[in-house]
Amino acid sequence: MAYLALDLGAGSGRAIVGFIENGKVHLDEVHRFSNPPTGLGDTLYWDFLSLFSNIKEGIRLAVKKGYTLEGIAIDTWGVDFGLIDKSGHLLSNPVCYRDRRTEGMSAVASGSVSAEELYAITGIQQMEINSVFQLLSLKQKEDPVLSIAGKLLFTPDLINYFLTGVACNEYTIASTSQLLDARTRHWSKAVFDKLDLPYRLMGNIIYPCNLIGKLRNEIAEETGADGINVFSVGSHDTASAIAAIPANGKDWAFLSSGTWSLLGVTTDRPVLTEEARKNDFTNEGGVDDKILFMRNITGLWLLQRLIDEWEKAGEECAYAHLFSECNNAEPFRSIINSDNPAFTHPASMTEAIREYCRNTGQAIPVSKGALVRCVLESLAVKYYFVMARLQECTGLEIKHIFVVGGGSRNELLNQYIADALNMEVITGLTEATAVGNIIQQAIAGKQIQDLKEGHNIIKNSFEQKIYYPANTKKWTDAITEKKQLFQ
Ligand code: LFR
Repeated sequence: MAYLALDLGAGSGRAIVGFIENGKVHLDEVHRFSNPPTGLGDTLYWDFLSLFSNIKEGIRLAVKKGYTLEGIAIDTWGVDFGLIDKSGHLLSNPVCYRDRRTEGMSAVASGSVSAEELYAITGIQQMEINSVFQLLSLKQKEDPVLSIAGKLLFTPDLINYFLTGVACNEYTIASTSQLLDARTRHWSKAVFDKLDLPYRLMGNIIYPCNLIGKLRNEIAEETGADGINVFSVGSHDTASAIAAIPANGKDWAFLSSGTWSLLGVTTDRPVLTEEARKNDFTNEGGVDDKILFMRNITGLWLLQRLIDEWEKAGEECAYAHLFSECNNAEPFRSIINSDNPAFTHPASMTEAIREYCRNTGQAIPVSKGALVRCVLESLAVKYYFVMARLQECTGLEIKHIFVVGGGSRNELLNQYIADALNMEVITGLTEATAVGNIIQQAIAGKQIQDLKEGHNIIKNSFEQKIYYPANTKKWTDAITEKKQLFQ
């Protein structure tokens, strides 16, 4: 029995076949494609048609390779959505969360509902990328699309709809919108009413590990895949990634490391205190009735942008080369706060970083090695401060941190994290999202019983690598010296 995980990131997407055999889960990537947002007029869109044709191509390639698929499930980045009309047609390409349309929307919202009240209901970190602010911007502009829209579907919901004909909203992705009540795990009518947003657009909420529907006949014919189930999983990539971590007890935290760094803990109930709000923690929906209590931190986005710029300039930027240059660069010269708005979408990341260092009276990183060192050390310092607040807000005493996702391949960063946080860093799940997706499909398809069984399979399948803290004194001194940048 094989399952196909379609894992879409805000940059690239993959189709990965997974199957469980002899107590181990095996993965086979059958398709990879890029997914860049495209500027058109004054708007930054996702190219949904290209995304969908790549999804069909992924299914076709899996079948062509000889896999008999039992199920398919989608997971994607958060917050973005498409609108369909009453006959089910897509009204426009979905807009990318990095588009400028939401600028100033949290101030507009605060005229009707205070940030405190919004947090007490939704538990979501106030970020202007959130769907609530995207929807509010459509309303403010009196965009005609709103009046003809029949349903709002988040990216994975939209794909599921066009695969099966079933329109519903999956819980974990819906939780990223800031439109759900964190306690009841349903839409908050109060938030829609206060902001005068169209509640009628919202659909039934479906939870992970269920059947959404069967693949439509015409897609089955086109791809050669017949009678396949489309399952719900934690369709927010972060939720599926965290579901894959085979950890017990309450002394561990997770860091899902990619474009974003999601640093937090799993809890049974949302933490909706003022202290949590002021420290920018979010309570997003997890798999298995868990809440992901975490901070959304701008992560390897900075390094991705730098590499992009160097590549365009025709410079050498293989990872091995960059990391050896980084290793040779002088430590703790320039530390930046990755969440500074200057790094959200700068024309040049190199210049944005240098400008920040100039303005904060620090050494200006000139070489590639110095820039990479600046980014990686800065992330570790940022995690230190977030981890301190996380423990204060939850009362937990964290001893280890599981670093998962593509960023966990970054050995230098893993070691910096262990050193800065003075904690063991456990890695091994570079494909956490796909693994989480596959395991949930196996639960939905009744091949395995529950997440606990899934975790045993995961433990058997991937070797862990542990990084132990070293150089802690040097890191503590550096952190103390740069403290004011993180206040
Ligand atoms: C990671 C992620 C984060 C979310 C960000 C934007 O891929 O899903 O969890 O905050 O993308 O949607």
